[in-house]
Parts: sequence; structure tokens; C-alpha cells
Amino acid sequence: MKLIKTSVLLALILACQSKPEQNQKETYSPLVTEMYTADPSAHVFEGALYIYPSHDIDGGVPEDDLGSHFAMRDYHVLKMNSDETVQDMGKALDLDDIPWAKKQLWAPDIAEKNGTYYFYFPAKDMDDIFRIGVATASTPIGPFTPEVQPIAGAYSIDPAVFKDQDGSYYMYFGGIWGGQLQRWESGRYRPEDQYPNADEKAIAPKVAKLSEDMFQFESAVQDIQLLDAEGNPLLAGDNERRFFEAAWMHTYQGTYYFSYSTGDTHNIAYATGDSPLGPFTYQGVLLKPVLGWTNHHSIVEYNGQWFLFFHDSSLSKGVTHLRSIKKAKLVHLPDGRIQTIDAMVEVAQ
Ligand code: FUB
Repeated sequence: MKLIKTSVLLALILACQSKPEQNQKETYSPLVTEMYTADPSAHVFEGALYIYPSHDIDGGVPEDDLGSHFAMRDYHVLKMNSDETVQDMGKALDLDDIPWAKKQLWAPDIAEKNGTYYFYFPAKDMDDIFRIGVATASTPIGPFTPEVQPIAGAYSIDPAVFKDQDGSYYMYFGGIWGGQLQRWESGRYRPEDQYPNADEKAIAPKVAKLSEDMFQFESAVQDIQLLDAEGNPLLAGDNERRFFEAAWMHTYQGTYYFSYSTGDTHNIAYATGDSPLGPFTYQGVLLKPVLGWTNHHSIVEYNGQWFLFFHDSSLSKGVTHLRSIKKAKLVHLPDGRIQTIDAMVEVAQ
């Protein structure tokens, strides 16, 4: 009995001491080399793992702080084979087929309900305002048929759709700077960028519950509260921790994990809470900066293993808007934290 107690105590001490840092730096390879892919949203459908990325191209648009050089025009669906290689299942949606969209098909996501696949994507409309649209298909690989109008009340970029245990679906979205979230702080679109002062509350990511038919918002758009350990909101000047873009939600052992990119400080950070609507308490960095400016990820459990999908610019030797998706094993530590991954690579020019 005493021996059992001692070993349990030892295991507890080790668990408490386990650092969220990875012990060894691993190298990760691009999963697709025939084209550039980014912003991978991974999901398991019909027992297989599918990835819904942005399809990066060189659109010849000069680089600026608004991300105009991310000039994507279509989406492809990828499927992971049993040997963990990835195959391109072909083009699933083209800009030319979306009546309301003018340019910039950025990070998408997808959800399945009753055998229909709802593909959510941001694009700039004819007035250069980012909106979020939806397209449907009867299979996970499409092709997807877009609705003629974007989702009413949805704006900015990077939709991430999460199905909760009770069958409700929530969309998380938003991105500052080129993602235009700062232009919606009054509740309506204003073309001027309005940012809070550094000592004021940071601009919040947004969440809304999806309607039964998955085509609309059932609830009003809500701010996601991101708090520090003392329960104070993260501030606009806290660039290392505040939300920038690339929201994702997953649950693990009953806890809701809201993860996101910190943008100009290039981390994928995460915060935890007890409900899909938050509030969420900041916990740390799960993916350190990668080669390239953007950092964007998804987290999925497949065949009993947790995976982090992310991208970097290693295949293009550092070109910001020509990225490639990668994957890493993600480890939830016994104390609820996530082990930090360092996937930075050096590339000879
Ligand atoms: O791919 C275009 C944009 O870059 C995404 O929407 C952002 O999250 C960033 O990855």
C-alpha cells in the first residue's frame, strides 16, 4: 500500500514538474509540394481526416500590411492517407463561382450536419469589405455550391466552426489589421481603422451560434473575453498575448480550448474556459513563430492521436504569401496545459 502511495506521489510530482516546452526540436515536412497551401482546418469525416486549406498563389500583388498579396482564388480539399501522406482531392470552390465575392479567398473552415457539408470562407466583397460566406456539398470533398449572398451579420475573416456536445454549432471569427475587425467596433462597418490605446482592452475575437439550417447566425455576435490569470482582460498593447486572427476551438477532457494567432508576435496562443462562449483564461503558447509572417493552425484528434496542423514558408524559401501546410503531434499535459511546439526552420536562400 505504501509503495503504491509513493509511486502515485512520484507520478504527481513529475506531472507538476513537466514543462510545456518540447524536449527536442523536431523537423516537420510540407504535406503538399505540388502547390502552396496554408491555414489548414482539419476535420474527421466518415472516418477519414480531411484538410481544408487556403490555396496560396503568386497573384502579383505587392506586399503590404493589409495582406493584399494574399490574393487567393480557389480552394482545394486534401485528404490524409493511412500512411499519413496527403492527397489533393481537387478544386472544391472557385472565386468565379461566388456571386458576391471579388477577391482574397482566405482561411476557410467546414462543418457537417445531417450529411450536408457546410464550407465557410471569407472573401472581400465588391466594396472591398471582408465578409464570410457559406457553400454546401453532399460530400466532404465538394464541389461546393456557394450561397448568392454572404452570411448576414458575419464579417472580417478566419471562420472556425465548432460543434458542441449538445449539437449546437458556433462560429468563431475575426482578424485585425488586414482582416478589418477593427473597423467593426461600433457594430457597423467604418472604413477607418480604429484601434484601442495600448492600455485599453484589446479588440475581441467574435462568436455567434449558427442557426439550425447552418446558413445564418441564430444569436447576436458576441465578444470572446480573453483574460489573464488575475481575471483582467488582455490589453491592446499586450502584443505577445492578445488576439490577432486564426481562431480555433477544441475540447479536451471537458475543457474548452480557444487558440489563436497573436499576429505581429507570431505565436499560436491558447486560453481555456468552461463554455464555448468563454470567458477564456490565457494559458500560454502552443506553437512558437514559424518561418514566414503568418501563423495559423487547427487541432484535431484522429485515431486516438491529437494533431496540430499549421503552415510555414519553408517550401518557398521564406516567401510570406507562399506557404505550405505541415503537421505535428500535439500533447496535452497532465495538468491541462499543451506542450509548446517549436517548428522554426532555417532555410538557405
Ligand atoms: O491566408 C490569409 C490569412 O493569413 C489568413 O486568413 C490569416 O489567418 C493568415 O494566415
